[in-house]
Amino acid sequence: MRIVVLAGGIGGARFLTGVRAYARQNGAEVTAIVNVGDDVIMHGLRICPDLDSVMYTLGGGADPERGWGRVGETWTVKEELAAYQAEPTWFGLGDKDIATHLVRTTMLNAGYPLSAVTEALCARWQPGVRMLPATDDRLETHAVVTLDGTQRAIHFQEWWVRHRGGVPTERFVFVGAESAKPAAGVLDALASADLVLVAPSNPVVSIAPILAVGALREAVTTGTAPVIGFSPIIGGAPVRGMADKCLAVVGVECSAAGVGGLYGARSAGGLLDGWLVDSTDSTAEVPDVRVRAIPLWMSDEDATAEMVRAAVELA
Ligand code: GDP
Ligand code: FO1
Ligand code: CA
Repeated sequence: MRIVVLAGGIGGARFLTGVRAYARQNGAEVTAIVNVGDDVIMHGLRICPDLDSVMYTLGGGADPERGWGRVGETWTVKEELAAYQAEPTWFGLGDKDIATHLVRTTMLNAGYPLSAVTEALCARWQPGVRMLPATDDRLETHAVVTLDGTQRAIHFQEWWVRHRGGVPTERFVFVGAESAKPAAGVLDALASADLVLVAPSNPVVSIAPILAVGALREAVTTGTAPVIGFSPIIGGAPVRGMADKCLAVVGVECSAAGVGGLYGARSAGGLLDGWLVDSTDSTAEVPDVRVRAIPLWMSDEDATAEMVRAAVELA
């Protein structure tokens, strides 16, 4: 069986540990298509937060408390940059993490596409799943906000890390999405997939920017593989992170049913054939989508692999 997973950062990474466990038990092959909308250039370095969260988590090098970056990180470079008052002072890069960005940036500058660079980085981390960026082209999530009475667009990282999402926000824009093509390998992976899983990632700033790549979305929505999604919202709240703030921006209720409705039924031009919600949300309904309630807490690998088993059954 070939499983393709659409994934963001922390939620996507935790979910993929369960998919990998399921795949090992059942002889399946896993490809993760990962969001690049969070990507940013800071101090001349290309940073890919969601790709790195997935790579470090699956490779055993992630900081589990922080959720992003490396375990056992040190911050000498950050302190030295602060001593120069080098902007942006609100964004911190760890010393170990910087090595990843240096290798990535060097390879990108030499002309390699991000998909090839990611494969090269994964030679060290051995994530056990094939990791593909959604696109090799520039695609960045920006937020249209009002600051000091003026409306302007700021990068997603500035919106989240600097302002903690606490500024009046009209909408998100996926800069470059109109012309972005799926990364090398993405369409082949989708064409040969037996099952497509939508991780319990942030629907607005992790899954939507993946699907903003037109040909990628089309391959998912018109493909032969069933598409089963997992709710990142349990009991009306995100398990962690900013999904509540993001859903408010797009005017969608922060609930399992709200996110399911936002994705919509594949049979009606949307994304989903099936939608898995937590047991506490068992009354959730999404028109024309088969909804099942199961425990959706990714407390450990086994519990997460059980979620995947349920998706395979539903499919
Ligand atoms: P980010 O890119 O680092 O923000 O991570 P993702 O977008 O991949 O995932 C963030 C989402 O994961 C949040 O909306 C959380 O609610 C969700 N999440 C985190 N842990 C769990 C969990 O144990 N169960 C479920 N269902 N969702 C979770
Ligand atoms: N999050 C923060 O809250 N503060 C930071 O200084 C910060 C730096 C950072 C550097 C590299 C990286 O891969 C992620 C980083 N994050 C930081 C996390 C990131 O801003 C977001 O949580 C994700 O983009 C959301 O998926
Ligand atoms: Ca993200």
